[in-house]
Amino acid sequence: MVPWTPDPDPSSSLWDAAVQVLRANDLGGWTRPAPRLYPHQWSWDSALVAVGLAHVDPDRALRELETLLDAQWADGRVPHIVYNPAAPPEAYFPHAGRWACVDVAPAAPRAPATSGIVQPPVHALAAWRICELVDPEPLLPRLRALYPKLLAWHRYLATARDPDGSGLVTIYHPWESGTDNSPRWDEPLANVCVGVVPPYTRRDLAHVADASQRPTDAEYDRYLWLVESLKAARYDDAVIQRDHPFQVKDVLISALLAAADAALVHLAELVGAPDGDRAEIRSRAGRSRDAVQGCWDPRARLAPDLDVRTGRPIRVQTWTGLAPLLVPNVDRDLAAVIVEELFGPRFAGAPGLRWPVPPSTTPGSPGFNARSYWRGPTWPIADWLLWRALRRHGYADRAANLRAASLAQLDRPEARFAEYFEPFTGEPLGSPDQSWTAAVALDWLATTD
Ligand code: 9WN
Repeated sequence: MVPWTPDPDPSSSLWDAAVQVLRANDLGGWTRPAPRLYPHQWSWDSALVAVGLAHVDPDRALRELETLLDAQWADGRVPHIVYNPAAPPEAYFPHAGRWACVDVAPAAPRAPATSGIVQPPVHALAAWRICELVDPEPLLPRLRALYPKLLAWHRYLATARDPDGSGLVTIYHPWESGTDNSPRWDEPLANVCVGVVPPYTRRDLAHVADASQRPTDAEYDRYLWLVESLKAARYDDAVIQRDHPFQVKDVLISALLAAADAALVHLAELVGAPDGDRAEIRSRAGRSRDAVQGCWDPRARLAPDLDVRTGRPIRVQTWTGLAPLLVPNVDRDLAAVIVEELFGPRFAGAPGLRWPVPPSTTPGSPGFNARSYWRGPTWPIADWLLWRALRRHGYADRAANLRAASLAQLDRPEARFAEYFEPFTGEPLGSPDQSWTAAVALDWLATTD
């Protein structure tokens, strides 16, 4: 393992504890999201981990992204899970064999084994964060090697996942959204006609205090049926888009692609990429921005996802409805409205919250459940994305408040860098020692302006 050199400045015990979590979850070149619940490498977790590691070991931070992108598919997709060859199949379900990518998909790498779906594209944000924090000069050869992989990843999302050039990325599975059991997916999942799912045993429930914190068995049956459907289509986007039963234009992923493209332009400049690349990335970012802004529903005061199968917007009240704020050059008036919403009575200003941080689903709205995963608990990584956006849009005071509340939530012995928190009591839920929770804590602690 690479030696660790904690930043001498942020000298709190929270800092040391966060570094310790990342150190304990470091499996040599990549970081598992949690010690027991998640024993493999996850895509967007690793990007957030890289943001945290950038403060203590930038070389290792970059390595996290490199390892992930070593498992990139030939078509540009970055798989949502890269399987740890040393972990037994029973360590996590679905195991690699369930996806069978190497058997059915010519674009999949022969090794390591991966899943066949993606997660939110925050990797260029992480790569650029490293460059913001340290002199990138010594890292340039590695950044030059990484950059085309990131470009191919963004191109995959903007073309294969958006064949009409709408500016909105289509997902095929709730796992792709990163917000697996969010009420966002209730209606599209209800429309999925589940066929014969080969028998399976869930492994996740053994690692949480009670099953109510995780998705239900009914949701898992649908998740697994969707995997069967994707596998039958050999993970071929054109085939999937013909009749796969779950296809949604995801507003969060689309907004994050816009943000990541802004970071990719900076990387392109840094590594001396051709002018044509920059023009392509800028034009794509503009298209994403327009499309995400176009999702805004002024009456609902949220931006819904769009169900491709029914043509209908998915009108639920979750934090991802605030996604236009994540777009770097979003319309300033719209940003102001969203900031009011974020701190208003549906989100961070909701009555009775333990800390003023936004619940993942607004309290009392359909589908809300204070203990269940993405149906209500607060998620530090969601706070981090919103905090980052607030800073970039010039809302320094609001950003500082969100940072302070998020750190207060974490700075208690019982918090233990939980995966998510009950919004009214602050009870830590899901896995303790979650890597990306520790990682965003490091970024918050180190960024005091
Ligand atoms: C399925 C690893 C991942 C996160 C996701 C989160 C959860 C997996 C699961 O854990 O999803 O991918 O088994 O529940 O929803 O955002 O990347 O931390």
